[in-house]
Amino acid sequence: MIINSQFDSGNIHVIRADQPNDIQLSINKDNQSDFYQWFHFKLHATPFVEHVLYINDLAKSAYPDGWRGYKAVASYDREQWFRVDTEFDGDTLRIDFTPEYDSVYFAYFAPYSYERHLNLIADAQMSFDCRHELLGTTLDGRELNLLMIGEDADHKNKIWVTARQHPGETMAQWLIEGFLTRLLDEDDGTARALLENNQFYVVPNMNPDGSARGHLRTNAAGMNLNREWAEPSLEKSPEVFHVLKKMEQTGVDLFLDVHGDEALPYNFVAGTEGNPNYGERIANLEEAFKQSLMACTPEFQDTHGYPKDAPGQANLTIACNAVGHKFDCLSYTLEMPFKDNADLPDESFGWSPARCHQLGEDLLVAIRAVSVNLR
Ligand code: GEM
Ligand code: ZN
Repeated sequence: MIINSQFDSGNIHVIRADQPNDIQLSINKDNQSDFYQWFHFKLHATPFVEHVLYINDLAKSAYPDGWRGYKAVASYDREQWFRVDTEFDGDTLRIDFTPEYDSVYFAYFAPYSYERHLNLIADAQMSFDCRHELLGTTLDGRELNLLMIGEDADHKNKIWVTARQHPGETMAQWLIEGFLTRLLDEDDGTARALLENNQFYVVPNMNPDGSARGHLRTNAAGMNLNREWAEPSLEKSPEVFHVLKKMEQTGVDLFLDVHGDEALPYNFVAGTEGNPNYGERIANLEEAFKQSLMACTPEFQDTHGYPKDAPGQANLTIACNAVGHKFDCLSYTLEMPFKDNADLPDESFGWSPARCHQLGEDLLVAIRAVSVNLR
């Protein structure tokens, strides 16, 4: 068998692949980092022969609990990604698959390439009321792209949405696709009403280098961008440096930072309850946002999520906390699952790009529910 990963976001190490039922693999660490969990590779197979793939050494991966109850995704056409038979024994992931064609791709979640990102930016900028600004370049020289949606006016709220600080969390950019599709739809009443009093600043991919490199969690220099928001630097975390500088120019009235979670099979948010300036105003806005999103879709819930930070104990290097504190605004980390939504499981596809798209569209309803009270 031949296994290849020399393409955008490719990541696998082949230990041996002599027999179809004994393919031994492992995952490369992020550059200059100990994090590893994202995988994406192509198998040149023998159709209609059972193949068994073993991904080893996962007890020391970034989030070992992420493998319990997890099913890998596969694709023949790189468009439709379906779940495959997967077992985890505490250290090794076993994938059993009988291909119907000569080659098949496997990945941790549906990949989102830099080419698709550039197409997203190109298409969006041609929409009415959408501008594209190059905020800067990354350590590998890729673009850090900002989309600004809505006519500029001082009275309008400034709503910032960032996605994929952690490059392996590709669901974040799939959600942004759905979010932008609806926001830029001139026939959508919710979008049109929002744009009357709100301007949107959207960064669809905060970490294009880590994305292309097949990293789980860091940029080209091995930096976890979601721990760089207190003191970002051009040398190590230019992605955060450029975005924060732009935020300081525009101001921020609502911030959403979109991520994926390896272990929890739910969609949920993490707020700023541990921030020094947290109080009743922000708490009420958080509740209104969550109630609106739960009313809009059963895909979102507020029962399962991260432990709450104790008062005054927020980690202010994290984007959500740093921006919420700096701008005294409603600020959320939004998490989607690598696995599935356990409240509404889909055996064939699990949590998927299509469901990310839909949640991105539904977000507009929750934003509208709070937008009149942001200040
Ligand atoms: C998480 S966000 C950390 C927890 N956040 C709050 N507010 N409790 C991270 O960066 O570790 C986001 C993620 O990785 O998906
Ligand atoms: Zn993340």
